[in-house]
Amino acid sequence: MSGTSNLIQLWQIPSTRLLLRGSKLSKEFCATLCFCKKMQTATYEVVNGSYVPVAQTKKEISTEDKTLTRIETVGAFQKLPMVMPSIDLLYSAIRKAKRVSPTKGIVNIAKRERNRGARQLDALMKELAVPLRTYMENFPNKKYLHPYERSLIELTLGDGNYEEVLRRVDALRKKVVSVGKEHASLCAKSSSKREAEELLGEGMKKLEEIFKLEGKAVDDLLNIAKTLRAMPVVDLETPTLCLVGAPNVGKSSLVRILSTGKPEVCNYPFTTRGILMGHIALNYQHFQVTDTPGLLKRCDEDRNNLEKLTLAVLSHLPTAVLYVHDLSGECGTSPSDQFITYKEIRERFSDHLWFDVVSKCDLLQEKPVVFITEDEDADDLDVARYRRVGPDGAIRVSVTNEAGLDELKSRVHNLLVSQSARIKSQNNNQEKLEVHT
Ligand SMILES: Nc1nc2c(ncn2[C@@H]2O[C@H](COP(=O)(O)OP(=O)(O)OP(=O)(O)O)[C@@H](O)[C@H]2O)c(=O)[nH]1
Ligand SMILES: [Mg+2]
Repeated sequence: MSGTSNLIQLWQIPSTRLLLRGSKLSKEFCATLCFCKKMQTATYEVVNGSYVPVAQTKKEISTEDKTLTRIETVGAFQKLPMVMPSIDLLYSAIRKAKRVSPTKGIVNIAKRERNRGARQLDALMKELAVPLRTYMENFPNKKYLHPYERSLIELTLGDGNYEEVLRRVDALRKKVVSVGKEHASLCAKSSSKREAEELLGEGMKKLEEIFKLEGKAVDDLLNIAKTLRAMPVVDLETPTLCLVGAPNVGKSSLVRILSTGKPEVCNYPFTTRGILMGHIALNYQHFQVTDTPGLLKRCDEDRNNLEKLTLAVLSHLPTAVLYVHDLSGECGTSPSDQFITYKEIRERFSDHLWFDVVSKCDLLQEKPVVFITEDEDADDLDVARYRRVGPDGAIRVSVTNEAGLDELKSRVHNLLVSQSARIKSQNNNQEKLEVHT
């Protein structure tokens, strides 16, 4: 198994040794893959998505407005082309090129041989270069993607890796074209049958060598396509609920109760290592639920890519928020630290429809939990109150003894209905705006 050629499998079967064995990956790409393999994702139906392939951009995207229109949609990853493993591409190209015969009617043996050589080299060059060009044209330019999908690329593949792999594929294509043309031309000028045969053999060998040496770019692209295609797709028109909170507070447990989503639940932070989608069908209405990695009390520069994924969802997707608070002391983040993160996130995403829930209420004792690292006496009233009851309006639930779950479901339903009304009204406003412009 080569290092990158089985990224998806590795991702699902955590084994760093497998990933690195026999691989000549660059350090950065290794780090990226290690990150990717830990991510959880699920694939969902493609929705009215669109992206602008590189080939179209020169002609069609002449104005900012057009670009912006395209950015409104998601679903680009499901449209990525199928990429052939480099070795298959090479041997299929060689097989096809070897079947090319000389132009009919050439009687002179030397002329016929050099015609055959030039044609076979030209065919090999094209069989290799054309698929590479197609990949280049159909892998979207990141800047024309929806910002959510752009963030997914940056945070899951590593900053700049997507562009770097495409650049390597294009460099390979250019090399194949230049070397192929050069050898075909040499062959066409050969003076004897023997020389033509030798030059054909040389040209074929050279192209094969180049492809074997640099074809890893194609395999990296194949793995990128697999990784991106496996990303969950959100329908921007379907009301969505996003569960947010500190690590280990019980977000995934609630996603399992509220939706079809079945994220992993474990008693340690960052069990959820990616964006995972679940669905709710209620009274003939369809809703989406997004589970996210937990947020710690720290500034954005210090956040890991998992936390950044959560912020990307909140920043770029029109979701309602179910913020989960664990006041039991079980999750590992003190209530006062949760309070600080909560206030900051609440303020930053104040436009989102919002509902707060205090989890694990089966564990809540009479006396509020105070961590040894916290100074109870120095607390202001807000923190003291938060420790006791959570934010204003929050309800208490327990997945363990099922307390409060019916009320939570009903509140979530109401929230999603409001979200649905908000989407409709935004769409109407947008349509009116378009009519007037
Ligand atoms: N006692 C009790 N434990 C709970 C409850 N809900 C969740 N837990 C436990 O809390 C731990 C964390 O639950 P998760 O649902 O994985 O929490 P999370 O917020 O998704 O965690 P990360 O994905 O790591 O951020 C697990 O051991 C759960 O069994 C509850 O209502 N009561
Ligand atoms: Mg989780």
